[in-house]
Amino acid sequence: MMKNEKRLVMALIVVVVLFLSLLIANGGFHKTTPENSDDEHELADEDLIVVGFSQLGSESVWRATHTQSIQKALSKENGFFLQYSNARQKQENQIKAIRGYISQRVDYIVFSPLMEDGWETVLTEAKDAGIPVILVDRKISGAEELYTTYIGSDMAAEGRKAGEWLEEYEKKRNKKDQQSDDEPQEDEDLNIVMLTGTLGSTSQRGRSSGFEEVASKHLNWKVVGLSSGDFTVVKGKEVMAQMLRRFDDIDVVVSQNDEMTFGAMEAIEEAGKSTGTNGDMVLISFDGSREALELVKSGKISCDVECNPLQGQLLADVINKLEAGEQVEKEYFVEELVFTQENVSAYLPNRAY
Ligand code: GYE
Repeated sequence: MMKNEKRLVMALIVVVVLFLSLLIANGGFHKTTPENSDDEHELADEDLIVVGFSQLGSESVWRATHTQSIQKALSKENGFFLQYSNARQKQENQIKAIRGYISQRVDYIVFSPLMEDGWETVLTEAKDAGIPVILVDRKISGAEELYTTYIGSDMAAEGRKAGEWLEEYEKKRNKKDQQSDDEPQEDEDLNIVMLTGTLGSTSQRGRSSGFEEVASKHLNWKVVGLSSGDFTVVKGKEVMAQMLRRFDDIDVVVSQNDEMTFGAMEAIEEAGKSTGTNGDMVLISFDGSREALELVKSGKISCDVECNPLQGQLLADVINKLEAGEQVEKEYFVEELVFTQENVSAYLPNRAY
């Protein structure tokens, strides 16, 4: 080799070594997260955690808030690249979206299953591809080995809370009757109508079983009518109108979400009846959206069992734990309250949805 050529080669080697040591000093080829990057806004796309999120639809204020909460927490600034798809209440759309995420080889699949059954095949495909699956809001039946963790509500506990509220309410009412000259109503039938959510979904199954657990202790509680209003205003109204035509003595309406409750209230008003403690029937709802809480305040809804849609931050925390190689729980429940006329004013001013 000529002398000049030798120098050139040496110079090149020095440049390469310098470049490599600089790279190593900056964290090298490893993933950078906002915690260890100097400027979190400058994360290159390949440094982000890629998450495919299949939402089941947009049927309620609850659902919209849930979607936003996840989009906000899994932002680029927080180190995530979020792919979102809305299945518009069709399981086949969710399966298609999940298959798409598998073929893109995302880092995590997050999804809110429309109903509990029918996921084994697609989730086995995700498992075979080595992609962890996180369930949010609703669960799948059995097949615990097919998902890493669940983040959401304890739906059976929500149903129980509704039943327990009714228990207390009835107790007070009976006491009042005893104090006045009225006959105590204890053994009189309490006619209950249930508007359930999407059949086969965790929220429908859990809220129904939780409520029935309490109801079964009271021989005079009669669930006279039970029908699905699919978690929507339109169906809620339709189903309630049918119930009002079938039964003329409804004491309690248990409606498994606020949208169906709004629909039911329209039907009740159109039938010339009223809701509320002093009305023709008592109304129990679930979710606790702002609009519903206003109706709790005015007394038209007697009890609204909260379902907390703000699950995004918890989800981000759990993914970051998994990224750090830490163990995670099999389920995480969000905190939830029960709203009644007595406590609702304390929560309404800060209710964001
Ligand atoms: O109550 C309802 C929604 O699964 C908890 O789905 C969720 C339910 C929620 O559409 O409003």
